[in-house]
Amino acid sequence: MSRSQRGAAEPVTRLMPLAGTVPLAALVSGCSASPMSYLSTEGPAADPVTLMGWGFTAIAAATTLIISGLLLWAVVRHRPLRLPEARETMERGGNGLKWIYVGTLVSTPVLFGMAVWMVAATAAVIAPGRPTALTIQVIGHQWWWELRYLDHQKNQSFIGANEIHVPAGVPVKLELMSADVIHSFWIPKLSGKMDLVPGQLNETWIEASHEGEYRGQCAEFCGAQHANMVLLLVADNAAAFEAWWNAHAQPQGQVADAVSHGRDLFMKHCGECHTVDGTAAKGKDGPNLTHVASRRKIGANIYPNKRGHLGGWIADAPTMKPRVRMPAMAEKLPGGDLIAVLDYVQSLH
Ligand code: HEC
Ligand SMILES: [Cu+2]
Repeated sequence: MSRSQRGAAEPVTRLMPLAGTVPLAALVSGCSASPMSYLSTEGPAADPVTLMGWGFTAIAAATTLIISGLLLWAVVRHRPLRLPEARETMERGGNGLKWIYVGTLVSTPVLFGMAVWMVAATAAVIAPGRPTALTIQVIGHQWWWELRYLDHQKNQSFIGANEIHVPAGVPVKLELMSADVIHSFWIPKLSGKMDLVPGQLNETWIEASHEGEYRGQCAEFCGAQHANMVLLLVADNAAAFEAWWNAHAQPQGQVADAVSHGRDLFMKHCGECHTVDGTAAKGKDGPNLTHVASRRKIGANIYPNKRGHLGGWIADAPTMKPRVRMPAMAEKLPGGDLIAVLDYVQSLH
């Protein structure tokens, strides 16, 4: 290649790495805005590790750039003017050794600093710095989440499902268990993963810095509907959380006469699997449906909690979530019975 040809090609090649950074930046900012992204996090059980991840990435990128630069410099600078003959030996000046010393001197403190950073970040997320505000037991089921809100003071514990409510800005203790196979609790914006193991109690904690909704997901393959075992965490301000707690700690009150037929059908056909606190329905195989009408979604957060979806679910859940452990109920609820049950379920605010 002649000198002039190389000169013409140079500006373009020099811009190439820059061109790559534009889509990369777009990718990173786009990804970190998505609900399942851990590229930016929003709670002290996750932030120290996120920061460390970015820090290590920056150090690794800088190292790659520096080494590549030095390598390029060495190749260009010390390029032999002509290729050596086969029998000639290449000669190298003794001063190359100083680069080994420089490299060791620079990398040792950097690596040591990274080790210290890692220990500090791990220590920061292992336990909250302040006492936890409350304890919630999270029990994994194929393919939904049981939530037991424990209240040791007022003896007002109650059970919910799939939608975790916590106060924002305070740490919450989580006790993780499983009713069947191994699942894994993961809300990427708020914490790392922790398994739910049958016969074992795993403890972790979580804190949402801001009010808002955070999506989570079972992170350990647990069967056909593993991917649709979705969790939603709602972080409220203290007053809203208090109001939510007080409402949900109450058993379901008397229902209006208009839905009493639906209630009776529910007790007959659904009560063996579902509990509604304050009624005869005490089943444990499915999610607790007390106050289910106030949940944002159904089917472990895969369908909106709207009349159409709810009706479809009750009639034929296995079509909406194949292999689900709730049978199609349409045959048992002929005529207006399905609508009556639907009205009752929608009355459970
Ligand atoms: C054999 C047990 C069984 C019976 C009977 C049953 N269900 Fe279910 N139900 C389940 C299970 C298990 C789930 C959780 C499915 C999942 O998300 O994977 C569920 C989920 C639900 C949900 C969604 C709850 C949520 O928060 O996602 C509703 C609503 C529901 N059932 C209503 C009913 C009604 C109404 C009946 C009676 C007509 C009924 N079920 C009968 C086992 C049952
Ligand atoms: Cu799973």
